[in-house]
Amino acid sequence: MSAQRSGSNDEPHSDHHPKRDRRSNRSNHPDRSNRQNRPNRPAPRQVLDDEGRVLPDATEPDLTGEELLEMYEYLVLARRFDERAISLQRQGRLATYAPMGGQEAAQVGSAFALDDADWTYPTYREHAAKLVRGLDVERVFLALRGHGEGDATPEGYNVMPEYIPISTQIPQAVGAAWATKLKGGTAATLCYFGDGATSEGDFHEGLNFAGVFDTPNVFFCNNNGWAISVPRERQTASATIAEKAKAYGFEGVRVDGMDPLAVYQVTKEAVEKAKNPDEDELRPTLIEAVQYRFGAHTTADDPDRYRDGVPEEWLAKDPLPRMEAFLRETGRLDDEAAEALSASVETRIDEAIAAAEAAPRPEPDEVFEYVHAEPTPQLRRQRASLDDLRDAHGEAAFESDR
Ligand SMILES: Cc1ncc(C[n+]2csc(CCOP(=O)(O)OP(=O)(O)O)c2C)c(N)n1
Ligand SMILES: [Mg+2]
Repeated sequence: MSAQRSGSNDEPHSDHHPKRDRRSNRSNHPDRSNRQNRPNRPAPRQVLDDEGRVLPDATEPDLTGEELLEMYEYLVLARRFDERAISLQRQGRLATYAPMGGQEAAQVGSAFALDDADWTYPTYREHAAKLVRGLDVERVFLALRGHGEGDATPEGYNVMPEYIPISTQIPQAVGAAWATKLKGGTAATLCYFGDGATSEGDFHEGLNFAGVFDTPNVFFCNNNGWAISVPRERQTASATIAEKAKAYGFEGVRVDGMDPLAVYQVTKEAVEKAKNPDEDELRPTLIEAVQYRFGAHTTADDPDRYRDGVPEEWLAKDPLPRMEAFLRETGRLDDEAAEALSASVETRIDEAIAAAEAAPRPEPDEVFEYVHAEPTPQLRRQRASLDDLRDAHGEAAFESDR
């Protein structure tokens, strides 16, 4: 990853469009020094500075030393999972994969703030959030290798399958949270989505409903600067995504999405408010976790077509060295412990990959199962055409050595 001039997540409006004028989009980028000066754009909340020191006006979250180390272990697991998954995809051993480099703290910090009874609505990028919520590494690899069971959350884990159609999870998470409230339950429902998702009707309908019906939701927007090739400033003219909450009558918060401790703190507060709001508060919160997507949108994307690497200022916010420095500085981690932790993460991933690859190949027909009780006419036609292919080419057409 190299330093570059363009593609900031948090910068003034630009009129350049990548497709219309790629070169000028890169070179004539607005003055980045204006970034923090935009009126009405509050700085994201932080606990750690870029060097991993606790900021003077911040308080450390209420986590034990053991919990902080566990949080770090999940960050390392997320980073290594990501690197291995990209490599496996390149070797044809995983299907399309959505990388999460740079976004680990947002996932780990937020998932850490949930109780077992709370619900998670993930997108295609929330691999680490699922791991923190207790799903095992093998299951996540199985899902990425096309096994239906990988996406079938076991009983007792309140994690929905990943949502690929943008924003569709938002109204569903609101409906589920409303149901919890009507039934007198106490769980909160946390719903992830990206900056691009905020341009969809489902986002507005869902958040509007949540405000009116005062549902116990946490709306967690991973503002990673990009919706595939579309930069954040082409997504909305609002100064921030968090401020959109005002229109629905509830609180919006900006947080440094690459600071695991700040993400944890902000999410914890939102979860508590969802469960026990003060008299003058509504239950929902919109969290805008400001961060940067280090890698490609998915392994099917080539970011070099529309940006020149990752800006230095975002690389400097990398959550892993920050959390590591914090733990070392506060005497919770030394070389020996760091090496042991990293070796155990590596083994965990090796074993999960071996187990997922040893699982019998899923039947191609499975792709038609599990969604509709009665197949739609289109699905029936597609299944018939799969049968035709099998008749024409034999079972061997579906075999692979992976
Ligand atoms: C309803 C719908 N429209 C379009 C797409 C194609 N698509 C896949 S990802 C994506 C961009 C989403 O960007 P964002 O919400 O910022 O999430 P990110 O990928 O950055 O995590 C689009 C347009 C889709 N999956 N669903
Ligand atoms: Mg995005």
